[in-house]
Amino acid sequence: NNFTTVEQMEAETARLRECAACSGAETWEDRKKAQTPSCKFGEDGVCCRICSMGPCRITPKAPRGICGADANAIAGRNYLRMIAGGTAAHSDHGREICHTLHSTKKDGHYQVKDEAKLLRLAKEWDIPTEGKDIYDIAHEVALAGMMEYGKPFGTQRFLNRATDERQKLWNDLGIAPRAIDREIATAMHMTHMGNTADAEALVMQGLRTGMADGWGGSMMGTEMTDILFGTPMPKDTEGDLGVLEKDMVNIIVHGHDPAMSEMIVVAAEDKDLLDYARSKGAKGINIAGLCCTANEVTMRHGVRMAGNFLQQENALLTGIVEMITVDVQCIFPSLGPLSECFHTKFITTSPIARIPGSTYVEFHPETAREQGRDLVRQAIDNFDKRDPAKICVPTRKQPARVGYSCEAILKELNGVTNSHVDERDTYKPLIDCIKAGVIRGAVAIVGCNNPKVRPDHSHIEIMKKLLANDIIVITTGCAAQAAAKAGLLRKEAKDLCGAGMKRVCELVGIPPILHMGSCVDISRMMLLATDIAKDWGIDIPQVPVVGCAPEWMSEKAVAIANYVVSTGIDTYLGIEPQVKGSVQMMELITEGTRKLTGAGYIINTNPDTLVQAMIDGIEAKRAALGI
Ligand code: NFS
Ligand code: SF4
Repeated sequence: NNFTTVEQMEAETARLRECAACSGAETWEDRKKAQTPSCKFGEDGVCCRICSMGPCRITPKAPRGICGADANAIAGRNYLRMIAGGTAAHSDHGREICHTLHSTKKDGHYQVKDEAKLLRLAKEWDIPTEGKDIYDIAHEVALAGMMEYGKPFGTQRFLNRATDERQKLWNDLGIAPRAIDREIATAMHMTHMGNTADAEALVMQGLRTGMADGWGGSMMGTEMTDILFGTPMPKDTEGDLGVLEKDMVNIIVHGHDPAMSEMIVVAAEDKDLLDYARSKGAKGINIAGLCCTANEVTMRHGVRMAGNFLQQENALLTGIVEMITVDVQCIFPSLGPLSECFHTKFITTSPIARIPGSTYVEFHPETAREQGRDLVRQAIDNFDKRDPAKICVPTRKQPARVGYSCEAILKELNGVTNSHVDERDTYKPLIDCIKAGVIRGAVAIVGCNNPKVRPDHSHIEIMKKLLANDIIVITTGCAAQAAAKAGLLRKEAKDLCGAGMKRVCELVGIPPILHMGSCVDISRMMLLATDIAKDWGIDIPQVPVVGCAPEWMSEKAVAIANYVVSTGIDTYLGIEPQVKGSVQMMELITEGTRKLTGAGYIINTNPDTLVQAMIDGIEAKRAALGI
């Protein structure tokens, strides 16, 4: 059925690595070797360098650091600091987008695309809209969003969207997040030398900090981005390095915040720049994406995805990339030296991500459009600087269908003729399928690549096995791109499902794996699970839905895992969190949270065992519901 296998992907990587005839062109595979074996203390989370009496490491002979902190305190503090780092990254991205929304003008570089969504949010936040200019409303909503970061009193506004049961639980547990920045600061303060040494208190603040991400900063990012650039709707596109075109000017956009990439995408459509590219002998301008910036622009424009996290270096190894422009997060510093091996221009655009070996072009809302055009022009000028000896054209790519925001999913369900034909914008048709057992449940597969496992292999094998067991998959981030590369985002992937679920996919006209966007868009998944629970009349932990990050690596992923668990969704991890050196911490993050929020981590580094555990978990939830 023409799915791309992991073996084929690996063969392509090997070919690119071999044909990159450039001294010094090293990639993560080389560095991973040099870093092996990794430090056991770090891996177990029992190395502390929070103060300069240390570093201290816990061993059987030295069970406490100089200050007296034990393994539980050290592993717990390190863990909470990871969550703070992740929440800061997602949330600051969300704040930046608020600023971009605040900069919008009727004739400005950035404008409001989804007015209806803006008005809905204004209403939700009690911002009067009657007789007001849409841009005045946009500025007020943006400002109200920014206030969520620093308000002195109260908890996050978006919490009101959750089920009543969750809201009460969060309040009772004391994990309803206050101002976003405050939760991050509290986490940093608690973990400063001489403060909290109690692992349970650290885990609780971990949940609250994670909540400030998922139901705060990340949700902010998603909402404001939809208002600015449009709410995603289903689109056809393609994924894998084969989307790079030998005869065209190739520009890669990489990172997370779409403010810069949107300008590049728009500029690449300008007729005069297209003519300019043609005058230089190119057939056109080809924009392709990497990591979550790719997800943002593919969801809204169908821009093709060159690949995910561990493929970023491979993109340059092709020798046909004129320019790689990056914004923030998940950008390998190795792109500096690597781009110097080729003609590729490496452009950094944010003060948050400054990287040696790049040209720094700081993006500003007042000049963004011209800056985007200027970069595209520079890329065109670079087209004839390719070194023919270093060209290695990739060929592999797969068609993909993307763009499944909650709004898009509801719209697809509206189109289904069934007993609920009179009701619109409800998940009831989906719930009926789950109750009937045609679809057993849903799994959200999210997260990164990690060289600790065979990259992409875990994502792809887990997805296939879930489909074979009639479990629908929703996906974001680099997991979504793994699916795209494998050909699993095509409608034809329905052939991997059982007969019942296959028929549902045909009837609704969707692929069995739904691409919901970037990692901040995991907030969409929280709303999806919430609204399914509401339409069903049960609380979230009862719904046969679980989350899975088979190859996670970043601090952001730990923040995500914490809000998913707080939301009541079991989270299956294919990489061990770095707390193994503390029995108490391991207990707290697996079983401890389950007693409080109804969900916890299930950790297994073997993808086959992990997926079986998920299937069993979903079946257990079904049995508990009596379906
Ligand atoms: Ni998520 Fe997206 Fe990818 Fe991981 Fe990085 S790009 S925000 S962190 S590596 S999925
Ligand atoms: Fe060592 Fe305690 Fe300082 Fe950590 S905080 S480095 S355990 S003395």
